[in-house]
Amino acid sequence: MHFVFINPNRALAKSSIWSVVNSITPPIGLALMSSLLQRAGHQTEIIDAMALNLDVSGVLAALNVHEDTIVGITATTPDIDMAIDITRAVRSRYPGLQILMGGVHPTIFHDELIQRGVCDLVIRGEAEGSILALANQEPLENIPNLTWRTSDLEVVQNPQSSDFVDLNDLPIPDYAKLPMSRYHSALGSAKRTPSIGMITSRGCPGKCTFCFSSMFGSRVRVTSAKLVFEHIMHLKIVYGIKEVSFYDDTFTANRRRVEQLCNLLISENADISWSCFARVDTVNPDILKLMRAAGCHQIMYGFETIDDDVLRAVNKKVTSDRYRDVIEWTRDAKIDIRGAFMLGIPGERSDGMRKTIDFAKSIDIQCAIINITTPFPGTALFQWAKDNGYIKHTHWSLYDMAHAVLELPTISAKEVEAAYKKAYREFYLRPMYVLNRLRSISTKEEFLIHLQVLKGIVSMLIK
Ligand code: B12
Repeated sequence: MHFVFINPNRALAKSSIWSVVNSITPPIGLALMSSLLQRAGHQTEIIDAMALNLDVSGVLAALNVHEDTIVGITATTPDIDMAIDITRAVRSRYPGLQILMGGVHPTIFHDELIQRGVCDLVIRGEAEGSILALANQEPLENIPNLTWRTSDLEVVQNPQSSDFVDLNDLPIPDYAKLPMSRYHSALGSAKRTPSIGMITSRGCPGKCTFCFSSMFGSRVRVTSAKLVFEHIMHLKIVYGIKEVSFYDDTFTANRRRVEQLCNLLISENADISWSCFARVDTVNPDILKLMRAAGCHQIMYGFETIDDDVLRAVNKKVTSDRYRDVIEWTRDAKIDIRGAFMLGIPGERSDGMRKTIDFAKSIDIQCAIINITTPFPGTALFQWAKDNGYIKHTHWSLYDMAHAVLELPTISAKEVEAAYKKAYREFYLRPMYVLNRLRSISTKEEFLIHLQVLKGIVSMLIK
């Protein structure tokens, strides 16, 4: 069979921090499926409309259709509208072509998307097993995780499989089909180029109410340190990659594996700089020092807020007294901190948001990403907000963490959006911050990045 996978483009609001720091990351899920299918003797293509900045007509122009083609489109919530526009255009140009969807948003709205005729098939959740079964033309009713439509137009939801793939059995994503020179890490998170995003695990030990964590089951699965190392070396040798951003939900969830990977990077003189995401309850001074020695120069911690009652309400399962220790240990290890914060969490009042902004400013971190609390479908937060009538609207493209889509009794959407701008202005445009950053800069590249961030913040604030 012939599969064409599409990663839709995404229009970022100019008033959003993402329009400033946005990364372009390979669509890893699509590239993995492509490798697997190719290994099984099928033909594949990937159109990364995001990396190539293609609109719908650009996607149509790039689309190659054979007799046995299935078009597969991925979508998160904010880019579902763009994904739907693409399916409409494909349908009208090629009526009768099978359209398959997958990824977070279709996993939740599978039934509705098929009922509305947007697509014919959805693979919910992890898709590696199901896509091979589909390609091998197994009867649709036997394919796990598949939602499909019978000839009587009845929508059928096959059972969800409890078997998950062993990540160590997966091939390297099909980078050869991607525009590799277009990828780069988020501005301010890489200190060398070319840089690229990678995922080395599935699942998260946390069960925060605002995060959609059930996509890949509840257990954390990891790729072995040896395979991660080989993957990095492949990126270095074939594509000249010098920096990796690990986008795992909690890269440090399995400490033993982090140690093994760090030891490999050190003993093999890998010369790769890298950054990752971590929870404050998964690090200690020793692992941080080892990570630094292995090339880690930045960690993003999800602090969210300093208010313990609010942390408890979102099931973060950490208390803020740990923050100062972790910040100190990370600083001692000479690793930069990118702090992630949330504004407008249910239960929070204006003074709570004020405390979060003051906390972010007080801890001498190199970078802050301050998001507006967004109830993504499939999360406990979404269900709670829906049940209580707090969802303002479901214009999905505005579910981008830069627009307030909750109207809460304790705090208005307008107040939250005002605090969002205030937070960026106060954090980045402090003379002390600018001065400290300039002092810590050692290369021309770092200086240019810093200037670009500041320029971006100013232009975002006036939009
Ligand atoms: C890396 C990452 C990014 C990267 C880019 C990702 C990219 N190019 O694909 C960056 C940093 C740019 C990013 C941005 C954003 N992200 Co993000 N991101 C992730 C992250 C951490 C990993 C994604 C990934 O590669 N996973 C590994 C691969 C293997 O999994 P996968 O893509 O889901 O694919 C598998 C299945 O879903 C399925 N599948 C996927 N697509 C398709 C298509 C077909 C046809 C089929 C059959 C199957 C299929 O098969 C794959 C193999 O099993 C996830 C969390 C997570 N752990 O998954 C969040 C996550 C996807 N992001 C999220 C969010 C909220 C955002 C942002 C809105 C943040 C922001 N404010 O900007 C933006 C918006 C992105 C957009 N385009 O709309 C949410 C999405 C929630 C939602 N309901 O949409 C997630 C789930 C985090 C969370 N837990 O809340 N993100």
